[in-house]
Amino acid sequence: MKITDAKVFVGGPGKNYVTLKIQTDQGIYGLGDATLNNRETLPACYLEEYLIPNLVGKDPRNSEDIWQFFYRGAYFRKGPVAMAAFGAIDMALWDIKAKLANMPLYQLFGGKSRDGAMLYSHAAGSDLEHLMDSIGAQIEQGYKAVRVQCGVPGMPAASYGVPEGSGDNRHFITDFSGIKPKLEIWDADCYMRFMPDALMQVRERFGAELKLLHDVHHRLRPRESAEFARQVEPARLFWLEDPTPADDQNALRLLRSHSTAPIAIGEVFNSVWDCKQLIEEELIDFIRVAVTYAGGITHVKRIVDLADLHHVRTGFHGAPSHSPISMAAQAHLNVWAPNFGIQEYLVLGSPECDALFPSKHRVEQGLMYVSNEPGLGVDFDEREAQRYRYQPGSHPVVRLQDGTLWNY
Ligand code: CS2
Ligand code: MG
Repeated sequence: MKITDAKVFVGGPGKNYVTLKIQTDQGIYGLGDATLNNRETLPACYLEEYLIPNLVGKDPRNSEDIWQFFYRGAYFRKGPVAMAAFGAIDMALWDIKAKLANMPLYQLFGGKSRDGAMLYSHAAGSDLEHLMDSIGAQIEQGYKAVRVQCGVPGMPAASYGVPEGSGDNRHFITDFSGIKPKLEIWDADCYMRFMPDALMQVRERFGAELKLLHDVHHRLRPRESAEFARQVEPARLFWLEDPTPADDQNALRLLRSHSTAPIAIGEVFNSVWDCKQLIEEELIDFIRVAVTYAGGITHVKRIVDLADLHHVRTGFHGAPSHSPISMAAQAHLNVWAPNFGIQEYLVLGSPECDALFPSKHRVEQGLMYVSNEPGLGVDFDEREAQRYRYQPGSHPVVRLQDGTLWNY
């Protein structure tokens, strides 16, 4: 069996999805997602200039050897651009393999450990009352787990994940008005004075059962994150996400020694080396890697297996930038993984998105039920794709009140 061609498509409804379609000499094709949010043209170029010319002619069933060829053969290893580019190839090769086997992909991992995989959605509000309304709306849609982000009094401007006014913030991440990022201001003192009590008020309003998640988005220093994690313990969060940047994995030792708040980190990671210490020292409770940024299914499955040895559960990233292709790949991993935790899910299903990526995956009452179609269970309509083009966009950069450039 041979790969005969591969094409990259950039664009989508309100997004710059980077979709890879690999054709074979047996008429079976595979799909992959290389959408690196805010840098979409880079994995697209990496694929077209470097990877696809080396891919054509190979046997698509040898996905492991192809992964090693692109990882070790690059000489300069890892990085989000490369790992997203050959992550898409890897997803497409698994899609082809499962279609050849005439099985839904999860069967090739070891079958189902569960039918429905729990999802969490996003609720946000410019103030506590708007947040409460937003949480209520998510509960009405059937979600049993909700991430909550709230505007902070005294914070000079809207901070991460919070709409400017009372509007919806579903697309708050990327602003497509051009490549120059907007500016956000961050003040840790305002945040730390307000948020623990706000989270406790949410818990009191909605009761003990609702799974509450909160994303600090890398903005506290290690010591601040340790204090904050201890202060939010009474709110009994399902997880506290990205409390402090984890480039220095040691930094999480301080937090872990002061708090039992469950910690979730990993959406910015692109290889097992970014999280090996966090997992092996059990400094986190959930690993957030995404098949798109972390080298595809082959590499993410290695991370999931390592995490399973250390009581760490999965909580794959699922921001609006992920296309239904990578969300489908994660849906198959979610029903298989013995150490599945939860899946982030920002409603993909606009009519335009469904037309571009026809799929039989189902969401009901806050649970994702994976398709039993052979392969990933998602398709790609090339004719629909002609409607879309790349549009320059960026998420904000952040500065402290004194102008210091800070973590977005
Ligand atoms: C966020 C992401 O969903 C999340 O947990 O951290 O949406 C993140 O802000 C974006 O992926 C950044 O591009
Ligand atoms: Mg996050």
